[in-house]
Amino acid sequence: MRLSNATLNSLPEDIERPGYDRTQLIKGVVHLGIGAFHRAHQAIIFDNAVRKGDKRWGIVGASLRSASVRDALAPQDCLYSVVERESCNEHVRIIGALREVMVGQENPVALVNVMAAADTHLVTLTITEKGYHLDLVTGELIESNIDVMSDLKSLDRPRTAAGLIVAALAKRRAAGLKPFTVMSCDNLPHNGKHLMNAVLAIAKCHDEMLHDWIAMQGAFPETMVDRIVPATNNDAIRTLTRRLGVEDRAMIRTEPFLQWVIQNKFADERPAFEELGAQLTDSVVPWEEAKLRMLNGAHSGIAYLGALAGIEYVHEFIAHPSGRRFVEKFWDESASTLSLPDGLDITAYRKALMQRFSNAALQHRTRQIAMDGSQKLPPRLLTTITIRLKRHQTIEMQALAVAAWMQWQGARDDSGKTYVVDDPLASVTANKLRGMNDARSRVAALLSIEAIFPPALATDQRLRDTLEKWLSKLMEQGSKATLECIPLD
Ligand code: CS2
Repeated sequence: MRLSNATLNSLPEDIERPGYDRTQLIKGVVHLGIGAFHRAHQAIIFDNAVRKGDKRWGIVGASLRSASVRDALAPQDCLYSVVERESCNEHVRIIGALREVMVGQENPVALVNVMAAADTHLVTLTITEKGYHLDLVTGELIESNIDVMSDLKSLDRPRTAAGLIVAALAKRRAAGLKPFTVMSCDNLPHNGKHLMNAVLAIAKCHDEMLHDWIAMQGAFPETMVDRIVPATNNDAIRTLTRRLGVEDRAMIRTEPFLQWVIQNKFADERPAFEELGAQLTDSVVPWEEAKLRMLNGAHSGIAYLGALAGIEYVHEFIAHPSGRRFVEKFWDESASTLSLPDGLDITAYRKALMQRFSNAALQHRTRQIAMDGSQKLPPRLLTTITIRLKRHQTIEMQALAVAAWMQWQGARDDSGKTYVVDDPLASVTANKLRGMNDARSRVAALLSIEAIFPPALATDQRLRDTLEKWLSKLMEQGSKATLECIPLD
């Protein structure tokens, strides 16, 4: 038996249920990229809104390609559980705000029509860094990408998120409606600005007037999103089934922490975000930078160093004194580059972050974070490196993280086990590394990938030297012993 409207009332007392009439919800949000992160993050805030009686914020979720989330949710009337875990505490809440799940590739026109509907006021996105098809060094749309090319040619069946947005905005304009607000919720610095540029580039190619209308009336607020959401697995589903008495194949496990900082800039109606657990501000960039360079940067370092050493989970990495030391020293470096936003106390932030990383109940796999490193390195590590090099400061821990990524590209961990490098540039890095056997040539080969490393940075001798030092240690001694070399001071 599955979780559904019909079984909702049979759930045990301690499970938090929607508590509102789901049939009354208006579909005011379309979310592109309905993966685990959205279901554990923005969907909670919209669920908070409808619980408080503002029925305008029912969600239509969409996957751009895969049908798996739709197929898991459709038999459940789009209901799913969010399981918040910390030490022995576990809280289960059923989310009711999601009303429908669509698959862009199956029927892009239907998706465009929902986005263009008068009730839709927000389009939110979690499509991961690579979903934007942006050159991470120049910020420009990659026009040679096959999907981007298709959308630049015709928007009859849009393939990219930006293409879907343009097609829907064109319909709204033709119908005399206001644009919806577009909220990128991915871990990219200036996510709003980048998405707006991608949308405008596609719009310009089709209709100059549409381009100007979007530029004048559209809104693409910057956002910073934060919540650790490990991938769900069958064990977690089985454990929850025992607790619920029914099966939920779309359940999410996460931590109690949730932060969403949103630039106060909207094209049309919006929920009272400030009363729902999100923060509105005029300046999101300092929040984005702090989160990317502190949390995500350390995460990437932990992912490569940990996965190479055969450490499965983030909390296990943190439990090693040398792992913890790496993180603290990494943060000393990244924190020095930040202009701290008002309301962020860096000492308290670091303490809380270490506690979040130590949450053993989360079971956050290092390999999950290791995915898509080519997209993650620039904002998480390379900006800190660039700033510190300019100031003639050391870059030891950031370079160690980059060197661990380089070693990870070799597709063999410290114990000799092989794995598939899950990254859009995996074939590029594999080609670069072919026949390169020593640290010096490997560093030079990977630094020559301009889609990751800006040439001015790649040619910096201090960076090369530090990377070579760490990569040779990783190659000769493995990740565990390399971590032990980090000085105590
Ligand atoms: C992680 C993020 O997988 C990753 O790259 O660093 O998903 C991280 O857990 C979230 O950004 C936390 O908000």
